[in-house]
Amino acid sequence: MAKRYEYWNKEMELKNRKELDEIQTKRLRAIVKYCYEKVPFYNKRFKEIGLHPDDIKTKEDIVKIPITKKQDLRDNYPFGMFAVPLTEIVRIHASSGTTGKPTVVGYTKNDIETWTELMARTIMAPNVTKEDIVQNAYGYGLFTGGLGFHYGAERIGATVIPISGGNTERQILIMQDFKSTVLTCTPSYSLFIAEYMKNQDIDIESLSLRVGIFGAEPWSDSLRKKIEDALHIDAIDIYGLSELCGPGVSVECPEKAGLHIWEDHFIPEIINPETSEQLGEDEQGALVFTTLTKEGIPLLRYLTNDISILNYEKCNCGRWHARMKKVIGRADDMLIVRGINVFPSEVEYQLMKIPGVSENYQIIVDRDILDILTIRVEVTPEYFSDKISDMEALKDKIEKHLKANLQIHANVEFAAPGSIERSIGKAKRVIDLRKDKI
Ligand code: DLL
Repeated sequence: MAKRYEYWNKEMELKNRKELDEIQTKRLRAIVKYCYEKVPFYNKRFKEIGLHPDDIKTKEDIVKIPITKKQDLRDNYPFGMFAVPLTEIVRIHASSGTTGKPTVVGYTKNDIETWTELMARTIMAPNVTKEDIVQNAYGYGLFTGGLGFHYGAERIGATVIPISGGNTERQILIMQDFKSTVLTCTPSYSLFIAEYMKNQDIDIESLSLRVGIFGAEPWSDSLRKKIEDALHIDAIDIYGLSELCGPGVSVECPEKAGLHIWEDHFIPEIINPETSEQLGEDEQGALVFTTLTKEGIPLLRYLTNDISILNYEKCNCGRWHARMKKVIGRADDMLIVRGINVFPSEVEYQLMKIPGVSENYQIIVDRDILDILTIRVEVTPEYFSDKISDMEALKDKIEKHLKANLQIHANVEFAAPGSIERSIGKAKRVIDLRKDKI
């Protein structure tokens, strides 16, 4: 059977490479001028290096513009990077971050409209339509997940259930009674819901779910398989960050071969996070985005620190919008264990391949003289055994598998069933005890 591909804005979504490049060049020149004139931070920065908006003529000239970092937003907390007075701002969102003050973003009326349009495209790309009932279990509030999905799903005419995150028992009741067909939440929360149903002996077939749109945190392909098997759905990856709008920067189409970035609104680049040098297609590095249409808080070459690879080939779905490979993690979350670099999602990918290892795990990094990596895992009930020798054999198997596939030595510890904290939002899987030591 031929695959089905839905589009919310066919005209824009099916623009070819040349058309997209033309749109980007035109919009880039305009946004650079706008930033220079409206944001004192950019005006000062351009003048410091003797750069003028007229120097940006082509898309290639983008490399002349300095990188904007999260620290720049922090230094201008809360509203210093806004390009318009607060009277033009109709909404504020913020991301909590792990330390310090939140990163604050403001939206004009047009920004909300653009974001809604992008979320409509994003939700429809995995073939969700007005026929669907969307159970939106992303948190509503300063976090962009809840309201971002809400507006986008309403725009395509789907029926939205604004349930927000948490209260898992109620989530399941509503899912059964309202016959939700789409679940939107973090991948870790979807697993929590699946586990809860299993523990309560709820038959998955009593649900009408067919698609899940999951993001806001890294999740490996082997976790995707676990979610798809547990909930009998198609699990789709969605990416975004508050600084660019929230969710709605990129999403997978049914091909699941990378996430399409809405290039008429963002120019993506990959850079070497250490040298800031721009890297080519197919090279792995940190994602950088320039917003092309934002009015409230436009950003030029914003460093996300998320590690990915770009691909500009046309996709089977007909879209030319560049695809970013599933994010493997943030550059600053990379673990360096005894000189070996490893991303938590790579550990997850390998762990989830081993029968008996559940999706509930934690990575603990500590330091004695050298770094010590400990993986705490809960074993699935079928593999749990009273016999010490069985458990020893499983521990040995996991340690050998990690060593063989990631070249790292990790100590595996088993945690009691249910003892590792479940998450209704972004999961905290890595505990770095080195931070408290010198
Ligand atoms: O997490 C926006 C969002 C909401 C995206 C709902 C998708 C779904 P922030 O709270 O600002 O915004 O966090 C942004 O989360 O820089 C990545 O490090 C991470 N992230 C977001 N989506 C993904 C993903 C929202 N699909 C930060 N895969 C980003 C991996 C992701 N990491």
